[in-house]
Amino acid sequence: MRSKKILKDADVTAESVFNMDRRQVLKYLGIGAASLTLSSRAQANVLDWFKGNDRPRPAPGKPLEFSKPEQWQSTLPLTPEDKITGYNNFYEFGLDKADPAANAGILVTDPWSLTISGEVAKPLTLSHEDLLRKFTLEERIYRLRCVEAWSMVIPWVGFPLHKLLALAEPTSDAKYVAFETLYRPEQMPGQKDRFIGGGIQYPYVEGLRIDEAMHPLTLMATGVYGKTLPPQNGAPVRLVVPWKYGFKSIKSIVSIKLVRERPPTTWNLSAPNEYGFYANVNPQVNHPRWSQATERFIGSGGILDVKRQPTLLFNGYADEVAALYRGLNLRDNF
Ligand SMILES: Nc1nc2c(c(=O)[nH]1)N[C@H]1C(S)=C(S)[C@@H](COP(=O)(O)O)O[C@H]1N2
Ligand SMILES: [Mo]
Repeated sequence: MRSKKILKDADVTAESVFNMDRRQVLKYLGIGAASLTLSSRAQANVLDWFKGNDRPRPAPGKPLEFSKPEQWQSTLPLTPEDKITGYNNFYEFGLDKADPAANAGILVTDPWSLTISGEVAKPLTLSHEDLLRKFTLEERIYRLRCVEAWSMVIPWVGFPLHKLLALAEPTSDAKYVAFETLYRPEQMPGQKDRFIGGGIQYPYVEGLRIDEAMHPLTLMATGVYGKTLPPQNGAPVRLVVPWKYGFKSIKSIVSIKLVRERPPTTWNLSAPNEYGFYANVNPQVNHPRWSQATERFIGSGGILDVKRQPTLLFNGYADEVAALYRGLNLRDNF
């Protein structure tokens, strides 16, 4: 979702590159054996540009204990684990889909501190251990729909946000919830360099209305595929709001603040005519630069057999969430 590019095309290119190894990329660039004649500096630049599919991925997470409530299981085909953990948007680590997996290994996620503050009777701070042990964890298989028109089906592990909010006891003045990602430029290169970080403002911030935040579907995810989240997916804890475009699902959260007024949100600040506060998935409301009527489902196939499928209103969760928006014009409130 770079501001100035047609995303669909940029995206397909990124995914083709993601599926190649380094040798194939050099060949594709026409510099296989010839790269020996490039100065090492030029070579380094090329490899920089291609940002390291050969770099080791961060270690997989630790196994978690969780239940699998029937209600949240699904017969949809799952996106394979290596794509969920290798094809990411986490601009703090770079813009290409392979960048977060290549670069997020340096992020220290333990110790961690998440504070819940603002319009609450009992402000609290949760440690890394609290996040993994204080709540009963359950597996929930959700669709994820990125605003860039690709989608996945992901087996998250986590707990509903309303359980965490209940501990803090929101006051009657709590009308919205404001979330903030870690700000740590020494470990997040995109926060230091506008070129790497895509020119958005950091820390990344997001927000929900209080009723959206309290909805039983709204999840705090601490794991995926049965293990703790890898850093590229937002360790140690990230939000998952499955009926909204993926950019609402903010990663690596350090602050949750209950507030009276609608909080600013990163992509809306960056391009208010393209990314709204609500960001509900809606096949009938196009992005100004591309259609949202269909999506590319990232499944087990290679890039040549990625399935195009219709986009579903509220990403398929209309039965659960449509009532939240009764009387709201979804075209104006995109
Ligand atoms: N802090 C932060 N959170 C973020 C993003 C980001 O760049 N920074 N990208 C968002 C976008 S656009 C999407 S689609 C999802 C992707 O989550 P995934 O990489 O785990 O699939 O994370 C969202 N959360
Ligand atoms: Mo996204």
